[in-house]
Amino acid sequence: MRLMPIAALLAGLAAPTGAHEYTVGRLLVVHPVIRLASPVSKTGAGYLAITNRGVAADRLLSVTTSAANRSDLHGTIQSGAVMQMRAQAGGVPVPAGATVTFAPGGLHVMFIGLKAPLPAGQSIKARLTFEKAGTVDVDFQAVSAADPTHKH
Ligand SMILES: [Cu+2]
Repeated sequence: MRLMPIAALLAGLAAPTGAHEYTVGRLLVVHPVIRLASPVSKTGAGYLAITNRGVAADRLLSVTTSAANRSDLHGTIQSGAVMQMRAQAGGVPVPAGATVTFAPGGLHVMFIGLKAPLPAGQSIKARLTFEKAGTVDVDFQAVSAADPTHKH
């Protein structure tokens, strides 16, 4: 086995940039936000985009945070006239060369039991765990659900 130079190892670690992006392995995590009905809401929906720049498929296994009692990966399915949220059994696949977007009406991170008020502009820390790329710590920035300019 060939030893990797230190620089290459460090390049694989989480590196926040000015654009609120994070990299882990060949994955790019873009602009995580948490949408709340009000700053004192106990639940919020997390949205972000994940781009896989590698040649192998990966999978988001979990999002964990100490800022809420639970944080589950949810999908949304149409059931008749009703949209229903469902737990994403087995996580969220991130195919090679693809971008997976969490957005209103679709995939989201359900933060349940937020422990402190979260005014727009503040953020909570959370850890994303991927099957192959490993873990990356990100900030989910709070945005108001009433803010029509922030559709993400
Ligand atoms: Cu949900």
